[in-house]
Amino acid sequence: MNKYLEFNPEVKSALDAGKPVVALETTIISHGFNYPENLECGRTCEAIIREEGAVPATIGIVNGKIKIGCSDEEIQHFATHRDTPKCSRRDLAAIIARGSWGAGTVATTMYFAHLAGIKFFCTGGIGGVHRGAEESMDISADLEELHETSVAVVCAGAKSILNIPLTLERLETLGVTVLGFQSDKFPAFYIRDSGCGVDYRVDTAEEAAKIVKTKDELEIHNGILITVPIPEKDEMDKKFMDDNINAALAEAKKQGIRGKATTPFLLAYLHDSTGGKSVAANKALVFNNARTAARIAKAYCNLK
Ligand code: PSU
Ligand code: MN
Repeated sequence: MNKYLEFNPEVKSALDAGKPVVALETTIISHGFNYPENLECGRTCEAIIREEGAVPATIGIVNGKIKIGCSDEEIQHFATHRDTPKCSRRDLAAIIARGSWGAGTVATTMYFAHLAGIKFFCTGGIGGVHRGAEESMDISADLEELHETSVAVVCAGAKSILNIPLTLERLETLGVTVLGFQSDKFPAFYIRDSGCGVDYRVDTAEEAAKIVKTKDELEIHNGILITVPIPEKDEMDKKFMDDNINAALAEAKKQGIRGKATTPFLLAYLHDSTGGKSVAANKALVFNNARTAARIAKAYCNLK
């Protein structure tokens, strides 16, 4: 076992017993929402996963150790220390060697989940190809990780702030299967339909689990994306959102926001500019993903 991993005993015994475990990330807590919504989000995701009969494992770097299943106190730390560095793959060695705290992105959490033997991971929306990437070359490391690491990521597609058609092109090149859970459309986070389709629609948790299992048996070591549209009642108005996103992008450009600050800046801008509506939608979609991920993880354990 990797010497930097530190398991929560409940998660360890669930894994040893072949019980369903769902990983959760910590960047969404430190950088995706303000306090106290971020704490509420972290705690509620865990509660939903438990309610469905699976074990949650919130993963983050705590004093240079990779915590597989943070305690409630550690989740509170991530929620109240919004300056905890956002760590992608390239940050890991430095942050861990220094014994620091680090909040894991989708890319990082996938990698840690894989080290720990966890097959399913739930988040809000993955990073992708940013609008204007032709010039900025800003393409999230989440996409490369989906190529490298064999974990199933349950998400509401890619964030609406991105260029979705190019994100899907990139995923195709990287060999990442994209499933639509009870939908033919690739979702765009706040919106159920990005205008792009998915490769394969699945209607049940069992169907999704079977595809993940078959991929493993074929020794295809890519990740897989299981996209779940935001529930209809929580979906935002497309025109309203597009206008707000365009304003957010213009402001980011004006302020010279770049690199890993971009996504947190845009999410925070939308939080304010939509009067909190985008946060309500973001929470709703994450909770829905947590429930779906737990069901698929359970179905996976029941296969064969
Ligand atoms: N999903 C959310 N909120 C978030 C994120 C995902 O609902 O804040 C985070 C994830 O950690 C994801 C990151 O990896 O945004 C993408 O950042 P970037 O575009 O810099 O790769
Ligand atoms: Mn980026």
